[in-house]
Order: sequence, then structure tokens, then C-alpha cells
Amino acid sequence: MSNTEERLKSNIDKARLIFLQEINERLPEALKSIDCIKGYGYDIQSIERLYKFTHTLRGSGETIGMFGISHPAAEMNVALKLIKNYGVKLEKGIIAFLDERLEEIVEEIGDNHSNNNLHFKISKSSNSKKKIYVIDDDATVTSLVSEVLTEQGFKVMAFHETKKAEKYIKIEQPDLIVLDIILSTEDEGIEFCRKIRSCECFKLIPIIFLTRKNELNDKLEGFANGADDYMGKPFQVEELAARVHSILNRLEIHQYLILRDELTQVYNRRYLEQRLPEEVAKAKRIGSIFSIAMIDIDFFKQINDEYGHATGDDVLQSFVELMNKSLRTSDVICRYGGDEFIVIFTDTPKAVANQVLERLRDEVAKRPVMLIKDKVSINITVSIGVAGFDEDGTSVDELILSADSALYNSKALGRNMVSLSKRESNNIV
Ligand code: GH3
Ligand code: MG
Repeated sequence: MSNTEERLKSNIDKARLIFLQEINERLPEALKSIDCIKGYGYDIQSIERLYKFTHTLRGSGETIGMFGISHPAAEMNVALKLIKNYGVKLEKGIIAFLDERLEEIVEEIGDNHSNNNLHFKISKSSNSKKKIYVIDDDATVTSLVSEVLTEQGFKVMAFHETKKAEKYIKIEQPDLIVLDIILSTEDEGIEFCRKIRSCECFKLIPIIFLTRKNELNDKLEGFANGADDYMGKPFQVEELAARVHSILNRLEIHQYLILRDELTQVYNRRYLEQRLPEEVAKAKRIGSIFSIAMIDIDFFKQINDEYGHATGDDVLQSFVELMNKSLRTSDVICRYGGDEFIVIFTDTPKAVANQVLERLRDEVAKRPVMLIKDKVSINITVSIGVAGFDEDGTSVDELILSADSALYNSKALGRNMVSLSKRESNNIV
């Protein structure tokens, strides 16, 4: 091989390594997206994420000759484009097709990893913020479990007694607890489990018992007192890690489902009611600012009346799709109810939110909603009210009231309009 050929080969090898590293970092998000689609069907954000991911894989994979990755990525990419842009329905067959192609990609990456340690890396980034408490009086167990779970990206805290863990639990809630039963007493772990389960805010923390008590009756008692899983000692640490992943992944899907609006897949009112107080608290704590917008489709009832409720649903979905495209990923879109949405613009002053919303309003008005299956195109417009922290309110209620009053102004002044809140006119003292 000539020097030039050698240099070229080493450059391609380097590029392949960087490519694999990059995929590894983005793969957890892609896997999460496909899980969401599998579990819940059409979700524009997941489709967008998968589209971008497969687009990169397709292009870069081909360039560096990794066709085992670029071919399935190209197939996925085309299918996603048809779904995104050409109204092809996301049916079971297509979901299975996307899932199989992604699996091919995962397998191919696995084969390409010299240490064949892919799942380790996937876990690492997808679980990087999750906190796990390991409570066991045996230091060998806590150190082994901590080491393996830490390597997999979890933040682990080890305790040798439940009292200390109880103190911490009140300050920072863990995402999962691995709990021994026999500590200073025969059933300290059971007592601890019962105690935390009796408190409303800890009811949902997954608990895995890891114990020498391994008889059927012990297990039944563990489950009866609130365990999510039970493992006897001696144990394989890889199996424990697999159970931790499985429980947390399922919980994540569950949380996704309860905080999303069923029709449009954006966040629902329940999420808004959690998130908005957090934004207010953060803004007060660190002195930051943010804005909110209340957006309402004009004369939406007429669309239902004229074309039927199902078409009304399609219009709502198309409008959300447009919002997803026009707004930034940091903007939090929530369906407040019916044809009304609230968007939180984090770290954004009212004037900037106003510009973004003016663009959105203009795009909505200019682009009729094309409903291929109904063979109709429907013109819609939206009215918007904007309020900013802290000039229009320093509490959730004040901000919503301000945005609502501004929205009312837009409606009263003829609709298809963005209005900024003027706090004085809201009669807020
Ligand atoms: P305005 O310009 O004043 O906002 O008039 P509007 O007709 O949009 O206002 P209104 O709030 O009276 O109408 C909202 C309608 O949205 C009433 C309700 O039947 C309909 N709606 C609420 N939820 C859904 C839904 O999930 N799907 C469909 N298709 N319609 C819905
Ligand atoms: Mg309306």
C-alpha cells in the first residue's frame, strides 16, 4: 500500500470511529422515539427526530463506506419522509418496518464496535441523570452494584442503613431504590419500603429488593409491601442492571403517556400545571425571564360544523405539526384544552416571543391545511396573547390571566392577531 493509500485508509478509519461515536450518542434518542411510536402511534416530534437521525446516517454512512448502516437508514429516511410530508399513514406495517430497519442499524453498529460493548454506551447516555439508591449493609454488595450502575451512567448513592437514606430521600427523590431486607433488624428493608410507600409523593419510586431472604413467602411479603421486583442473593449484577433498565424504561414510557395530549401528542394540561410553577420558581430563584403565549384557533367551531369533528381533529393535528416545525425545541407546547394551546418560551423575553409568534401567525394564515384524505384545503387563522415574566405577572395564575386578556384583545380586535399583555389593563394589582 502506498503512503497516500495508507493515509487515506487511516483517515477513513478515524472518520468511522467518530461516526460510530456520534451514532452511539444519538442512538438512545432514536430508540426512545421508535418506542414512543410503537407504544403510541403518530408523534411528530419522534418522527422528526428519527428523520434527522436517519438522514445523518444515510449521508455520512455512505461517504465512509458503512453501507450496512447507510442502507437501512436510507430506507427508514424515505419512509419517514412519506409519513412527514406526503400524508402516508403510520400504520402497523410501517412501524414494524421502521423498527426492523433500526434494529439492523443497531446490530451493525454492535458488530462494528471492537469491544462489542454497545448496550453499555446506550445505557450510559439515556440514563445519565437518573438517581439510584442502593441500601445494603454489605459493603461488597453496595460497592459492586454502585460500580456497575455508575459505569452505565446512573448517579448512584450507597447507604448501609435505611435511616440515612430516609433523610436524603426527602431532599432529592431517587428514580429507583435497590433495597436489602435484613439490615440491622430482620425486616428493616420491609419496614422502610412500607414507610415510603405510605407517603403519597414516594408511591411511584420503583423498589427492587435484593436479599438473602429467598423463599416464596419472603417474596410474597416483599411484593405485598410494595416491591416492584425481587432478586435473591447470590445474584448476577448484570441481571440486576438489566432489571433496573427495564423498570426505568417502562416508567419513562408511562410518564410520557400521562403527560401528553392524546390527539396531538404535544404536552397536556397536566404537564403545563407541573411545568409552569417550575419555570416561575426557577425565574425567581436565578432571576431569569420567560414568556408564555395563549394561542386559539379562530372560529374553530365552524370547521367542526362544516366538515365534521374528525376533520376538526385533523386540522388540530396539522396546526400542531406547523407549530412543531416553526418553534424551537426549547419552546414547550401544551394543549390547554379544545382549540387552545399554551406555549412556554423558556429564557425568552416577550419581545422575542412576539416576533416568533408573529411569524407563526403569518404562516398559519398563509398556508391552508391540506387534508388529502378529505380532498379539502381549509384556511385557518389563530389569535394569540403573550405575557412575560415578570412584567405581566409573577405567579402562574397572573401570567395565565395576562396571556388570556391579551388573547381576548386579539379576538376583540378582529382575530388573526398577536397581542402583548399590558399588565395595567388586566387590573392585576
Ligand atoms: P373563536 O374564534 O372565538 O375562538 O371561536 P371558536 O369557534 O374557535 O371558539 P369555541 O371555543 O366556541 O370553539 C372551540 C370548539 O372546539 C368547540 C369544541 O366543540 C371544539 N373542540 C374542542 N375539542 C375538540 C377536539 O378535540 N376535536 C375537535 N374536532 N373539536 C374540538
Ligand atoms: Mg377558538
